[in-house]
Order: sequence, then structure tokens, then C-alpha cells
Amino acid sequence: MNYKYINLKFKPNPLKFVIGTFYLEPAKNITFEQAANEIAAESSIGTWTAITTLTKKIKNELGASVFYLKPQENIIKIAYPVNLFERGNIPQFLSNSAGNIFSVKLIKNLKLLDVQLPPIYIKSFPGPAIGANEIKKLFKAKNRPLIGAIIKPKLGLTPDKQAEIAYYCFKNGIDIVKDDENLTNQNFNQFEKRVISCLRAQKKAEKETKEIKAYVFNITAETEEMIKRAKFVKKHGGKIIMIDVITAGFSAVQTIRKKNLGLIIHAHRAMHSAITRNPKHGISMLVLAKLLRLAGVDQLHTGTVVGKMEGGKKEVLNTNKALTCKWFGLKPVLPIASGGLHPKLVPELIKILGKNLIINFGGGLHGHPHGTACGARAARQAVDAACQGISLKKYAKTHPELKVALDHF
Ligand code: CAP
Ligand code: MG
Repeated sequence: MNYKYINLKFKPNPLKFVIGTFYLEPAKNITFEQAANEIAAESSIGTWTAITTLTKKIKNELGASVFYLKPQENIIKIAYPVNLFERGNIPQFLSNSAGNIFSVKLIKNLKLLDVQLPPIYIKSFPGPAIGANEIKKLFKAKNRPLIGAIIKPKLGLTPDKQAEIAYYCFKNGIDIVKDDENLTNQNFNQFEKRVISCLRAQKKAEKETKEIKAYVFNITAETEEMIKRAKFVKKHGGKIIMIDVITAGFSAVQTIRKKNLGLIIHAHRAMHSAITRNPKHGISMLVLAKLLRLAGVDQLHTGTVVGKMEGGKKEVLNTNKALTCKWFGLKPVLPIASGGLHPKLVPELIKILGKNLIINFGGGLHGHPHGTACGARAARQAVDAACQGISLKKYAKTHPELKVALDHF
């Protein structure tokens, strides 16, 4: 029997169904309904033709239903019975609701824009072990964003040079200093040597400034190797590990989270734009962010609006809200604004995104004409001024590093 997967009278119970919202453009000579039906079938129990093995019972219990269909808006909503999904398994979630459907010839474009998840499913995941509130408490940063620095150049420094630059950042007002996304364990900068050097710099700066500091080590690799690297960081007294979550994959992120090492997990999203950037095809950043919160990252890059990377205000605000809202007991994730930031952009950034985030500076700090230490001071001064509601121009009159940065960038 050739079952239909469209039921516009259906009102799904949000406690029992996963609801996916899709942008859809059918292929040439295919109706919107045909394409919608195919997507619901392929992403639940069906295939391209009627099959003798698919019983009415299976269809009733596990068939997805298109319950909202608006060709004029190119939007459909599909309700998926929650039992289609293995609890606690993000790869399976994606293989189901964001898998084959992108390949079918009946569609021209398809984008998974949002997912609403029932509590029974959300609660099958651990979420962040530490989360936004504890991170902010750790750094004792009241009423201001945390300030991060990315060591630049992204590749090429020795571990000792990396540590020296990190030390200048820490000493001059930066809370968190991080590896770049493509620095892992190359011959010019081996992971274990970097951990030892940078933690030495971190501890020295903590002692001298009496502030909490943290170096973020990029552990991205094959999963067993990542576990080894995370344990190495833990053993040597580190606080934060970074995973390139899209290139390493959700399974790897879930595995690291489940190790419960007591380390903050910093999620870098390199490569996400291959999936998220096309407005008509792929998966939205909002969906990836929700899945990463389930998986249990503690802080996640979500965009700046004002910086060098693509990502508009509405998108970034929606993503940050999904990371920080109440969510059936899962801890909130701290958003990270990073990419092309420099002191001049800080007031606008805080005006748009608020103070509940980490603001990261790379080129906008090491590009300061007087070097890293002055760049760090300028970044901190810009954040302090913006948080006190003082214009940068006014603040720069008594803060020479900021003055130079404003003249330069
Ligand atoms: C920023 C950065 C980050 C991007 C990632 C870079 O450096 O280190 O990887 O911010 O983008 O290499 O570009 P700059 P997103 O401050 O020098 O730009 O946070 O949007 O995922
Ligand atoms: Mg980077």
C-alpha cells in the first residue's frame, strides 16, 4: 500500500512528537505536496515505492506526518513520533531527520530550519556538565562578558612562543586564551609540549594577577586520541578543552562529554557554514546549536553579527537564546562571539548580543600596532568602557592603548 504522509488536520502533541520545520523547494515538475510527502516518508519509515513489508501498525505508530504545508512560504512542518529516535543518540537523530532527505531528486532545495524536541527526548541527554553559569562564576566576572584571545598566527608558533604570547594576554586583562581551530599536534607545535608551556604561563599569570585564567587546548583528532589529550590536560591542571565539533563529529563530542573529566568543553564550529550558510539548503545553525547543547558542550561559537563571519542578527540572537533558555533541566551553554572583532566593534556587539557571552579577539588584538600586550589592554578597555556605558572615544582619552587601537582599526 502506498501510504500518504500528509495530514493537515493533525495536531501533534509536543510531548510525544519531534517537530521539524523545513524550507522546501520541489524539483522541476514535482508538486510541493509530492516533495513534502517524500520527505516525511524517507525521514521516517517509507521509501520511494510501496513495500509489502510496511504494515499499517508500523505506519500508525512510527510514520511521520506533514501537518503544516505552505507552498507560498516554502515551509513545511513535520511531526515525528518520538519513538523513531533512539534516546541519547545524536548521529541517529541526524540520519533520521536530516539524512537521506537532502539527496532525493524530488527536491531542489531543502533546509532544516528548526526542531522542537519533546522533554522525554531532551532528558535522555546529559547537556553541559559545567555550563554558562558556573563558567561565569569561575572567572568572577560580574556584569561583564568574559574576554578571550585567540593566539595568532593560527599555525607556526613553537609551544614556548605560544605560551609567551598567552602570558601577555593573561597579564593584560584577558580571561581565556585559546588555540586556533587548526592547531592540534603538528611537528612545529606538539600538543603535550604546548599544554605544559601554556599551563605554566597560565599559572604564572594567575599568581601575578590574582585572577582566574584559562588556556583552551584544541584536542581535535580521532576520538581515542582526543580522550588521551583531554586526560593529559586534566592531569596537568588545565580547565578547558576545545573540540572542532563539526569536523570531529557529534559522536566524538558525546564520547568526550560522557568521560566527565571536569573540564569545560569549548566548541569551535569550523566547517559549519558548509552546512548552515546556504539559506535554502542544509541545516540551520540553530538546529546544530540545540544538538550541541544536548551533547553537552559548555561554550559554543555562534557569531558576532558585526565581525568578519557571515551570520545576521536574527540568526545569532535566536541561536544564543536556544543555548541559554530554560530547557527541561539542561544547563545553559555560554555563547562565544568571535571572528574579525576589534575594540571599536565592542559597544555595538554588546548592544546587540548583551553581556552573557565570551568576546574573542584574534587579529583585533595581536594586530595592535604596539603588540599583543597593548592589544589585550585595548580589548579589555573597550569591554570595560562599553559595560560602564562610556563611549570609547571618551574612555580612550585616559586609556592610551585603546586610543591607538581606535586610530588603527
Ligand atoms: C577568529 C578565529 C575564529 C573564528 C571562527 C578565526 O580570529 O580564530 O576561528 O571566529 O568563526 O580564525 O577566524 P580573528 P565563528 O579574531 O582574527 O578573526 O566564531 O564564527 O565560528
Ligand atoms: Mg580561528
